[in-house]
Amino acid sequence: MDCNPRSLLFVLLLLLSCVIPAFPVFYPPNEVNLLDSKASQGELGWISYPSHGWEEISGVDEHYTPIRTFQVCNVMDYSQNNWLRTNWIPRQSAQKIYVELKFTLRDCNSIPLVLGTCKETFNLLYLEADDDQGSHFQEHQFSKIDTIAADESFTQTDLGDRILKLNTEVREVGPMTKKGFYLAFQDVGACVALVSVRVYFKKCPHTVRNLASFPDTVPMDSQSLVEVKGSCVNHSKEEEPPRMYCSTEGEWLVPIGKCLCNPGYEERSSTCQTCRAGFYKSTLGNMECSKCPPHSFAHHEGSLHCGCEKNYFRAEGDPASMACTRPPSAPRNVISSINETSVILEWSWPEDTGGRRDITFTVLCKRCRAVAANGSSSGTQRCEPCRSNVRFLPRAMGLHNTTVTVGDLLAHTNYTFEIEAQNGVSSLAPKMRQYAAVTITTNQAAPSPVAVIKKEKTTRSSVSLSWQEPERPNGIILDYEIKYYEKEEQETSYTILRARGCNVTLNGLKPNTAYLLQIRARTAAGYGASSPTFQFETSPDSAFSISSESSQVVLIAISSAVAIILLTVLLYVLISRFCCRSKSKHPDEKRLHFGNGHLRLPGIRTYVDPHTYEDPSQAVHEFAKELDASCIAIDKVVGAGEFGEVCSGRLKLPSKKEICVAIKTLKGGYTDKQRRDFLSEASIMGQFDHPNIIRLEGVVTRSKPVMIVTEYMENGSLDSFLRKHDAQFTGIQLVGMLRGIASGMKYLSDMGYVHRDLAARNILVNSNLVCKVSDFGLSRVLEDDPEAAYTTRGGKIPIRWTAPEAIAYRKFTSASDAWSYGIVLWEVMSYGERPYWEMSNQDVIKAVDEGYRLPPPMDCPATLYQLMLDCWQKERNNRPKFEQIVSILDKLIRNPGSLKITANTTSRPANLLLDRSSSEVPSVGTMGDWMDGMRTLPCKEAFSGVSYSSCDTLAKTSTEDLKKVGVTIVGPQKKIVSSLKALDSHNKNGPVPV
Ligand code: ACK
Repeated sequence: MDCNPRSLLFVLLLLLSCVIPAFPVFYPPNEVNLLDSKASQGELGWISYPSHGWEEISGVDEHYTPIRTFQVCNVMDYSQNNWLRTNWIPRQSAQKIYVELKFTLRDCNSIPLVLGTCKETFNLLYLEADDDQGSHFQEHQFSKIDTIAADESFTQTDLGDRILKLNTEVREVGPMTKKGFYLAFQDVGACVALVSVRVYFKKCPHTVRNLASFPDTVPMDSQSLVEVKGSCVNHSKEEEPPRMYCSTEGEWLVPIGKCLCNPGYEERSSTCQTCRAGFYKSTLGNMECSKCPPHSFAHHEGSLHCGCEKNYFRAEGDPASMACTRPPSAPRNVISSINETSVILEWSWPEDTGGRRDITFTVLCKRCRAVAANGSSSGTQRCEPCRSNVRFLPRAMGLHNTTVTVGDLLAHTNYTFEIEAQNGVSSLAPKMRQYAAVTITTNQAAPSPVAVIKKEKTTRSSVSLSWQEPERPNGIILDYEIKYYEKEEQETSYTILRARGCNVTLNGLKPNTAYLLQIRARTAAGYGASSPTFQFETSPDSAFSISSESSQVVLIAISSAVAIILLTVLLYVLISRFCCRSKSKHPDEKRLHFGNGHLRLPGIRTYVDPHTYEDPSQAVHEFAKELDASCIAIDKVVGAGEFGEVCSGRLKLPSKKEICVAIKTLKGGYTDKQRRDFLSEASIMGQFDHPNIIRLEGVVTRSKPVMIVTEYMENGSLDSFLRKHDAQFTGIQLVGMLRGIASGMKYLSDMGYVHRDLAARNILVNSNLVCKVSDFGLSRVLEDDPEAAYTTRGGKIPIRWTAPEAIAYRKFTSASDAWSYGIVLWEVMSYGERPYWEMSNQDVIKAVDEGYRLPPPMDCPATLYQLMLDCWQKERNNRPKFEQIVSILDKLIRNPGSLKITANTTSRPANLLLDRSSSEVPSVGTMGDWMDGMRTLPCKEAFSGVSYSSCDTLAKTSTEDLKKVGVTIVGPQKKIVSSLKALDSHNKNGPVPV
């Protein structure tokens, strides 16, 4: 190998092409070059001193890119001091400068004969200057930055070859203060090739963080960070002022605060871009734009909201993300239950809620009258808003439930109710609003109370009164009942008078005595409420009033004696009248006096047993009006009674409207006893006056046939009526009927009358579904009833309806009537099912005695079943009183929602009946449970064998099919078929609203 250092340099240069990077170098973005020797295509023009020192050499890299290098290799000579100075380098804004050197340096050991002179380092120096000083150059002005040494001059390969290593050294200089500077390289005898020199400073480069843009920032020379405020990118707003810190190393640190894209814009690649069509963004934020909700659109980019399609709306307060909605359709299935002058309206939810949940209902009341057009009969309807005093319960508008009770309507009047479902957008689309209408005609109602009573004339023993007809008579006033009593006697004994007109004179009063009086009006619908209590005083005894002081004592004695005599006579008259049940003196004025001896409860009229009359026919004429047979027209036979036919017909009394009546006849050939028994019913019925007790119109006893005439009940007896209309009534309607029966029974028990044969067959139903208790007899109560059976003690008793103590020892009381009421309740809820089905009477007595009770009828509300069980308490004092039953049913009517909870059968004995000792209220849950409850185990098993596949098949099951599978008892057959149908319809339509 040639040992000449120059030739060595040549080798060095050849090797350069191997060490220079093959591809253009990309510098980090936070480094800003002030000088890059490699970037220079031509001569660098640096100053070399002395001239035989540093030498500029051109070369190419492997891509033939020209590069400029400097080399020096005066290793043979002593005292070398070769300088190479760069051109003036402007500092720009940098305070701290970095110098990156790439060089090769020969190992002195690799050069023979140079020991002692050869060096392996060179010096790096700089000089600050505000401007370019040209070639002027003074060594001593330069400051040394560092002595640069190669970390390894050569690298030995595994094969023993030595390859030249390129060294890279970086040095920092600063802080700089002048506008520019020079760098210088001092060689003191090394063999070095300076391949590249790069001078740069560091900066924090422009960046966007959190949608805020931060500019290029040059750090300070000191250790402290530079705080930089960012500015929000286009279409965004500051949420919190954005800030970042620029470090001395040119790095961004600690981003704080951020910007948010404006409504209609979303963040995409650190910018805020408009929402695309079909999308919207209504708020400030960096969330994505959302797709338009159903029934809305956004045709343009950058939408803040989506517009609603035609006929769809957005209510105030609806969020932009909510679908556009529309008014609901009309409510469905409006049902009205009229009760005299009030009506309960029920309906189902609209089929289409318009996509909203904020549904409420508004009920509009209109009074409609047919108006004859030009005298023709086919007139049009004229409707006007209802009077403001019509009451809506709970209210007329903003109803959340699907029912309302409307009260205080006029009697016998047509009303139309428009029920509208409304939601949050109904007010925005008045033309789209729909309602369901129902037209009703109110029934008769009892008259309103007599409000004003006037005293016309007073004497010592009489007073004349007059009053005004009630404000709302609600029909023709038949008469007024005037009840009065001495104030001091506190209603323990009172007198009742009846008057046709609006005035009366009360005679036979005590002088100088205060009396209290109440008046109530009666129409065909019954009595109205009593007037407020009216007080009057009779005049003082005139003899007493004119007496002088001196004769006072004598007068007092005389008047006391007279008063005592008068009182005795009066008392005698009253008692004798009562005991002898004297007849009315005046056709228009019937006087009833109820003294202490006959009162069960203070102030309440008592039922008088016609048996206590020596001559029962006298009782008939005491309590029943004799009718002239010529006033009665018989139309047809409607049924058969114990004593003869029951017919329907008409009764026309002089100066009265013709009315429909039922006529019970006594067939010819009767015995005296039969006649008495037949007429005893009228004697009993005639004592009652209540809307839920069948009303007696009168009797025909003076001609033949003997007849009892009562009001006509269009729907006949309740048991057959229910069987005819199986499953056709709402819960409220059934409870309304039951309430009527309970109210009638309360009246009877208050009167001290025990019915003994309360059963659905003995309840009559009129065209308005009003139920009235009927069938009042004495011995015939039990003789007449085909259900009655002889007991061991010889009496005839309707076993299935009768309380155990009445069967066992004939203990008939209002509590035993309550037991029977429980059975009626069961009959009503099962639509006329026969209690205990086909069990024998003996089995019924035994089962009831052992504590078993009837199971709840299908779909029976739990509260009603509980009421049945309460009525069937063994201990009669624990059974509810009729007053309590009425109030329980009233509560149910006020709160119909409670009827929706049906009793649930959880455990059921193998027996038909339920063990009363179990505390749980059972109910019918599943079809299987129910079948178990009906003692249809055999048919349940048979059904499982039939392998029906769907409810459709079930629903098509007929009584014939049931017979085939062994269900032969008619009651269960019918129930199973109707229940299968109900189940099918339930599965198809969902639950029917109660
Ligand atoms: O179920 P129904 O049609 O109703 O058959 C019986 C039949 O007479 C024997 O009692 C009917 N009935 C009894 N009283 C009346 C009445 N006041 N109005 C209408 N039908 C009556 C009963």
